[in-house]
Amino acid sequence: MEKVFEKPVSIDEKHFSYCAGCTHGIIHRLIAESIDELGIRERTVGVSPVGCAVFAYEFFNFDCVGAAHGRAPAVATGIKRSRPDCIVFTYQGDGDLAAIGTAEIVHAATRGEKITVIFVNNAIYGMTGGQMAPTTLIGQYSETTPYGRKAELHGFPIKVSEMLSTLEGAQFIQRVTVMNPASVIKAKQAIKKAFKNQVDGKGFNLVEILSTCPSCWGMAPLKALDWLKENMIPVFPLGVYKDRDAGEAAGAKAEE
Ligand SMILES: Cc1ncc(C[n+]2csc(CCOP(=O)(O)OP(=O)(O)O)c2C)c(N)n1
Ligand code: SF4
Repeated sequence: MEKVFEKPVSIDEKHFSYCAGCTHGIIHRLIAESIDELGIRERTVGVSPVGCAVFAYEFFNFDCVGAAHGRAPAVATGIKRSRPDCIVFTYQGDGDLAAIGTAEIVHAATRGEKITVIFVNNAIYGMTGGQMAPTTLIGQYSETTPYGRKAELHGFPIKVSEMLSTLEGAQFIQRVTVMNPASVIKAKQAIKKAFKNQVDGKGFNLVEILSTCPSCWGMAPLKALDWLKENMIPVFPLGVYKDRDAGEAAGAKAEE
């Protein structure tokens, strides 16, 4: 019988520890498929974050290194510079990348480090129980914004892809989502490109993935997907924010 669907070799046998309906699992699969298809599993090193994906090293079937909160880009820089033959990526949430690790990601991007960054933006701190993140939307409820985020009190959401695409060192930056099958296919293309660029010696590559956190948003998984579409995408438009190969300027190809 012909096999038409199977588990990527780059995913381990262990069960994910994510909540029901959480989109971290879909993203793990897309990373694993990309690594399998590019034939780079034996030389891939993932840098696991602090956040709900802290056990990512348990789920991927290739080498992984843990990093302190927000410091994954610095750890990845060290690995890539000392072992340029390795394909190195970080996996980071919005609390990890855009709060405690803001300086790390900005400087890795501006240095043009030849790494790949998978940035999971679910607009909240998931692992610690739902506190406001830098990406929390204006008006959004969180444990630390019980009356909704207010710009005058908490500032505005940080738009990471837009911000980093202004840096000359950045090679490729795209924002995608995984809210339905069509968007999952697009997300896969972006993730694979971000790895392929590194194989071709190009960096810095970042894919921002708009994701759900049904548990901390207090929503059923399907409702969370609708909420993402209706509320997150208008604030964080999908699209290619930088592709040095295509000569696109920052934001030039942001989609509707
Ligand atoms: C130095 C340090 N400060 C704070 C924490 C607590 N902490 C753990 S996870 C986390 C936020 C994670 O949120 P995010 O990066 O958005 O990932 P998610 O859990 O939503 O996937 C925080 C503040 C920590 N582990 N280490
Ligand atoms: S708390 Fe949120 S981000 Fe973390 S596993 Fe659960 S649904 Fe996913």
